[in-house]
Amino acid sequence: MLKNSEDVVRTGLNGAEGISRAESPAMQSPGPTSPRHDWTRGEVRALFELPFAELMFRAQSIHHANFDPAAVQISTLLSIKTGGCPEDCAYCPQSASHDTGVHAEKLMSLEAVLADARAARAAGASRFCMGAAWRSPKERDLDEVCAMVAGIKGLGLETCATLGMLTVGQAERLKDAGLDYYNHNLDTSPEFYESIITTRCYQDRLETLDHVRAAGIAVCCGGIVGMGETREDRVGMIATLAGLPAHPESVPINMLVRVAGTPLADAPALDPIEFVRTIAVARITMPRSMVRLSAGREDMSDETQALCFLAGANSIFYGPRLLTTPNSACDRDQALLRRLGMVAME
Ligand code: SAM
Ligand code: DTB
Ligand code: SF4
Repeated sequence: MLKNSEDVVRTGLNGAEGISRAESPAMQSPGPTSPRHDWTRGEVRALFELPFAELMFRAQSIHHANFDPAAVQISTLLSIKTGGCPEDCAYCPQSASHDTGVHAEKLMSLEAVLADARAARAAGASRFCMGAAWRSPKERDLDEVCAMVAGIKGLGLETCATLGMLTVGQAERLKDAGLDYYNHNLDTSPEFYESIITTRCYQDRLETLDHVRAAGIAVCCGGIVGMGETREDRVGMIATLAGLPAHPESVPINMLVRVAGTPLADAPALDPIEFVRTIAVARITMPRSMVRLSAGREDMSDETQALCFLAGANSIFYGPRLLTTPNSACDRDQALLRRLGMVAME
């Protein structure tokens, strides 16, 4: 817990109405937990199967030992290149394979991206994440993205990008430009993956993660639940993430945003308690990672989000849009964080 109001400073365009900021993500009294990389599926499954109260107790104990449970990291997303993607990800409104009304656009200009980044900084974001609907960036595109990364870094923001598959050389160029994080999700279990994406394989994703690591960029890697997968697939996804040689620094857990025109538009809604369990298991198995309560908050009750924070989520996307779909409204988020006594991490 933050000990007193001196630990909190106000920030943001919205003045006293903005998101409060913690001066440091202060650690808690019990010692931090050493990450394990040898989680078996059986162990991960057993966590999912715990009585809810026991699971939450374990997740909270680990969360409190490693983080300030009142502090939440705030990232803002911008789609710098929207739509027309050659991949066929069944969940994604930006795939050219699905008729969703999202049209292909050109890469945004440097000036327009920097204007958005300034606005995000003023609203209280500490990290700016750029998404592009590419299978992988072309060299000319990468020149432009590198200029964006350098410009955003110059504003004092952390930088993150998600541009599809990368070679080692491309990852190194992004690192040299000042990229702090690269987001590349495993999305689901290795077994369920082929029902969701046919145009690139799980191994391609693991290789891009290796290239990002090799370049010295922090990894943001998680997945999506609510795609009609089984609990065993959620077990497989978390076990794969927790079994990576180094845990991702950031683990986004997305609830599927069901978009009309995608093959998953009518996927059955996932029980919110199962979503909270997924967050809790991510927190327990990857104790020092930031766990991001990612897409899907717009349709989530405040109470479900509060349970996610209790389960160990400590990061959100803040701002009116995700990439192409709406995010939870800013005034609603400010009110929720205030009600929960939560503050933004530096
Ligand atoms: N094209 C790049 C790629 O796929 O690597 C980067 C952008 S892509 C939109 C980034 C991530 O957004 C995906 O890996 C997926 O996990 C998430 N995502 C996309 N559509 C989503 C949806 N409808 N609901 C939840 N998450 C979604
Ligand atoms: C992640 O795991 N979720 C974000 C971010 N990384 C790039 C994207 C969510 C996209 C939701 C659908 C859309 O807005 O297009
Ligand atoms: Fe393209 Fe990324 Fe969407 Fe897949 S998730 S269709 S790769 S933008």
